[in-house]
Amino acid sequence: MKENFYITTPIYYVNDKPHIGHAYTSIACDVMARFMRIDGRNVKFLSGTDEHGQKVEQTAAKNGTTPQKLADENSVHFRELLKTLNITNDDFIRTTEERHKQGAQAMWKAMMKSGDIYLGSYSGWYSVRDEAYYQEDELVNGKAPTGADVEWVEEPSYFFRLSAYQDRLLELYEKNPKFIDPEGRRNEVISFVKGGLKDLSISRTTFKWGIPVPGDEKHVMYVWLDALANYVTALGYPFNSTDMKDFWPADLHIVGKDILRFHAVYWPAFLMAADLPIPLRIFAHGWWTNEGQKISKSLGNVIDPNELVQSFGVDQVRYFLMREIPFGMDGDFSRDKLITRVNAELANNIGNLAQRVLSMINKNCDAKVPQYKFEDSDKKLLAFAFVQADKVRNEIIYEQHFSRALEMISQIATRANEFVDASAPWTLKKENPERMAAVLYTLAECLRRIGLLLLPFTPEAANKLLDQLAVAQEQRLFHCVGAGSALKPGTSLPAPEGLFPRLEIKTN
Ligand code: ME8
Repeated sequence: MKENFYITTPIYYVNDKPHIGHAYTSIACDVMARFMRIDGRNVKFLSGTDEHGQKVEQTAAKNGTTPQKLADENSVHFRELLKTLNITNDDFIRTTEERHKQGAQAMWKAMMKSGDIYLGSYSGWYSVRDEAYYQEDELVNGKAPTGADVEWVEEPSYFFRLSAYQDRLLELYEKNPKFIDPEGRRNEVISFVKGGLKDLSISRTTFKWGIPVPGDEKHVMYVWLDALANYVTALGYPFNSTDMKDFWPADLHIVGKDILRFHAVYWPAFLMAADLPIPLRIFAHGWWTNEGQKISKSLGNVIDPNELVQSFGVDQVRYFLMREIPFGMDGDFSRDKLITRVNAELANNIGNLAQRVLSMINKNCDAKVPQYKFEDSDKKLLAFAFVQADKVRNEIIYEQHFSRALEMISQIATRANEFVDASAPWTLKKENPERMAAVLYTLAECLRRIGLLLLPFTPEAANKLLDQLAVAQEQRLFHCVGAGSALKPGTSLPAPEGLFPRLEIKTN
């Protein structure tokens, strides 16, 4: 029986079109999902759109449309972007769907049953842009700590007794050191919770665009309670569905650092109240800026991921985003950096290795996997690739250190290129064809391993590389990375084709 693995992206607000930040999180989740699949897991990968709340309602009014129409339009953009980025999500949930509304209401009822929801009235600050409540002492120069505008809200509201969950949350963090990563962010969450938790307003009455509170339809549910519930409603909650049984609790929620508090504090408390198991891990990644500036619509510097894919290619964009900054840290996007990174590591290192090796095999070995009699240097290189593969696996599965994993893959190619130079197979052709064959075999086998490891990151090119090595589909699995599934001498290989073209810097 395969081990199950459930991974989610945040569900994105439909008040606007997707940008590079959304692409980033989705790609990271996809790398994880693809890796887990080739590692033999039964994966469920969920993405979707967050369609209720005041922000969406206000944007719709400003655009002279209805919230539903705005949601319909923008949800499609998010869904299409996932396709453009080769994202392999198994489901896409919209919070305006009936399955979600019912599930979210059921979750409310379950929380109500625990006695942790009560009616009161809220007066305080609210930021529509963040869809978040702020305490007076959190404001900075009259604005939210995020820089968003806040407004004073006074209205009847249901509250969730979050204050009662402080100890249970601290115990959760304490007992599960891998529950929140990176560590710095985990510490921030812990000190926030230690600082004391206030009860949370979880319903609104001053606008309509939300899921009605069961039994009191003057209220709509707070959009964050509605949104977080998506992770279970997509599995069929409240029904005892196979998906709920197989995939809940989630193995990994990947989110941006902006929304960690909602996922690491509110969400587990809601789940405890609803008597549901807690997810195993939440990873909060960092924030991209654009050429040193905060990405924002008002600055007009929003990066359209569709345009990037068109200009540079989908694998190239995926590679750059996963490679450029250690996952968890902030980073700066620039087209020049993308071009430099892709050219150095994909075109010059991995692409060039494939090109050299495959064309030599094509010309000199009758386009067949060559015969081999290994020498120590061959064995050493293959052992290095094997050990690296295991490290890559650990970095991905346990740490989500995607950048380090890619660096390790690139190191295999660097060593292999050094091996090409040191063994100079082109000179061996006349002097020692047997040795040439072994050298080329070793290199082809190295390429096979690189191809397998690249599958989650650059799926098109990785599959193309494995096609060129005639690796069967059913052998494109992580456990095939070892010698037991090595290339078979005599296998015919197709004509080689370039994998990663060099990108040109365009000067306007
Ligand atoms: O917060 N750099 O949706 P959202 C990196 N609906 N990642 C970025 C980014 C940037 N500059 N900008 C956005 C919401 N992101 C809620 C989530 S989940 C139950 C509800 C990514 O459309 C990052 O993952 O504002 C961030 O957390 C997410 O987009 C916010 O998307």
